[in-house]
Amino acid sequence: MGTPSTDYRIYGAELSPYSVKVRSYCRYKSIAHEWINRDMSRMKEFQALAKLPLIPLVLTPDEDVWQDSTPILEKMEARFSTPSIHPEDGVLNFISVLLEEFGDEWGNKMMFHYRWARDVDQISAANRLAASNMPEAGAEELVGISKMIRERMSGRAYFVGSSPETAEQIETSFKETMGLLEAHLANRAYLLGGRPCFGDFGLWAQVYEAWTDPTPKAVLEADFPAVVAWVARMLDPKEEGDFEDWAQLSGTLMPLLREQVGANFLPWSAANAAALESGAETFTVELKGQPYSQQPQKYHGRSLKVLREKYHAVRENRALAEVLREAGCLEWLS
Ligand SMILES: N[C@@H](CCC(=O)N[C@@H](CS)C(=O)NCC(=O)O)C(=O)O
Repeated sequence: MGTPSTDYRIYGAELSPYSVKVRSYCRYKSIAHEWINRDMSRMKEFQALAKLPLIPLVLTPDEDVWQDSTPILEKMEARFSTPSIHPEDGVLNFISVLLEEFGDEWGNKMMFHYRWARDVDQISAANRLAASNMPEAGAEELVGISKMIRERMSGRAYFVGSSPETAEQIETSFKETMGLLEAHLANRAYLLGGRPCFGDFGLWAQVYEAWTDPTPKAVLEADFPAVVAWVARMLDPKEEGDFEDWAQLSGTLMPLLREQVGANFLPWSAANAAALESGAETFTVELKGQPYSQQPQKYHGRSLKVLREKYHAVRENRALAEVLREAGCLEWLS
């Protein structure tokens, strides 16, 4: 298991959004950590620790094993509380939680779709994954591994709802989200102002990964310079100032909440959860006036439940309820 360490150890991979999310957080908090690329040479040691075959996995200095990036950040935050990633203001605090979830779930769908939908992106990602998993392999061996990865992963795009029928809706949502973020980030370093919040880590990780894939990278580089600057900034985020208040943020943040979180992500997530409950094999939901169909995704049912519990705990906050109602989010959370 290696030598005992006083550092947190993150088993992850550069192509795993949830892994780089945890790494970005540790860098921001100056938490002593070791980034362990979970390649084949570390697989046995990873498997001996893992309860789920998923990265990131954090091994704490007291040898606790943590998995799942959202609770990992929450547990870290309990230990490394300043500068806090949770605004004191109740409205901003919940918006940050909502954006983290939006990134993890809807952002991941957009990223994963682009990564595995077209030949050029499939080949790029499969080559990088092969090299990351087998750093010792020779060129010829890597070609074979890359082919295997490409075949396996492009077949999995379907699980996140990517299909020829949904491609246009997913890509439109990505471009619209980037446009809304561009306007919002034009005058500020992070989503809520001068320092990153919980939401930055979740949403950034997916956009960062998209920026490494040829097709979405071209989209980002062509039209969204402020988003690209945020992508670079969040690799190693620094505290540059305080959070702003809702009055300063709402002009460009409300459109993102309304047009993407309230109009795409939450109705999709609620329909997904309902389909899981009824045992349906596929579900169709109307998003922005167009039918969208996919097979239900298990993990998302649980994470919507957790989000609803988090909202339930702050439901007495009238200012928050008003913002969420205006954003078309409230009905999906209560
Ligand atoms: N909800 C989990 C998702 C973790 C996850 O889906 N990890 C992917 C990579 S991004 C994974 O480990 N897939 C299997 C593998 O790479 O072996 C989290 O936030 O940590």
